[in-house]
Amino acid sequence: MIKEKIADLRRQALEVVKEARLSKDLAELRIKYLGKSGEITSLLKGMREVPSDERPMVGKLVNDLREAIENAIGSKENQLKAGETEERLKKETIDVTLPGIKLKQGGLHPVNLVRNELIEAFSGLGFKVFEGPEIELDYYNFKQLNIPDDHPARDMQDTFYINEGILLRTQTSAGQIRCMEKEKPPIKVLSPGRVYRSDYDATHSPMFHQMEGLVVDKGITLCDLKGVLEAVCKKVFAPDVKTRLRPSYFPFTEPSVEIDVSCSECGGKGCSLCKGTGWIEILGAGMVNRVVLENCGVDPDVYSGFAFGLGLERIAMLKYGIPDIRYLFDNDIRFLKQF
Ligand code: 2NL
Repeated sequence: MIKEKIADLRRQALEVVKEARLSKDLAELRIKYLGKSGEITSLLKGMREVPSDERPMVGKLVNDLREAIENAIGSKENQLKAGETEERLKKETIDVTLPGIKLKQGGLHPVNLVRNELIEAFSGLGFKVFEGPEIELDYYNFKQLNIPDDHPARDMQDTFYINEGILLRTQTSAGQIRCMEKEKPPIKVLSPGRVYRSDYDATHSPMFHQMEGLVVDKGITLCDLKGVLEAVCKKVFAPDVKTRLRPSYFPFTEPSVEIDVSCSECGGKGCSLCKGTGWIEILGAGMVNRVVLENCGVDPDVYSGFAFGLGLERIAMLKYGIPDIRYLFDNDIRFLKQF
């Protein structure tokens, strides 16, 4: 009786193992036949009813059966696993011809674009970049630049003071004064950097970027100033841009000028951008005041120089048509990614 049961179980088990299609089905079969409460275990439980002289023989049959099922499951498993791996590899192939995922690329801030463009233009003319500190002494920011004690720029309303005599620089000239004190002419420096003034509206920000330049050597004249700045304007704006010099006043230059470029919007006919004049003011400049040269230990009877200063935000706004300076500092990605 038990012998038939063993034979039946062998036939049945080997058949279902043969029919299995997935390796996870085999795992279930392993539990069903060979597990702790599986078919083989229940056969062994039935051994009690087997007469004791037949027990060794029946025991052997059960062991053989266990081995046969184990082997059948094992080899079927190898076979299925190989097939499944092959199937998976086929499904997982990468189509290298598919379009890739576009990575978002960062860009330079418009103020830095203008800054780099100007540095490149001036470098081509032999200028070296020189950066001073943002926290400055009144001495370098005002006194050495011939800005008198009662000048409105020195007022608490206009300048951010840290202590008496220490302030946030209002112009990058402060650094250029340090440069002139330290180095002997010929000097040809460009000073870009952050400056601070207590002012806030659509065209003024309490922090903005300036770029100043200074040239000191024997025989420097207003013609050098005009030639250098005209060449840079043509490079940065357009090759056919026109420039003009208007008389102006700064305590640190004498004579002082303001430089205008022809309006790019209307080509000089007059429009809202140039307020009907056909010209746009872009920088202030002049021949370095002999008092300033003297202050820095440069003999004004031997040397002369020119200097200029411009606001980078203003140039960026003109160049890209930005109507309010605050767009430049809001850090709105929708604005910034347009450049
Ligand atoms: C402006 C005008 C200017 C200077 C800056 C300067 C520097 C030294 C000596 C003399 Cl070390 N001058 N700088 C000269 C004229 C004008 O800036 O409108 N800036 C935004």
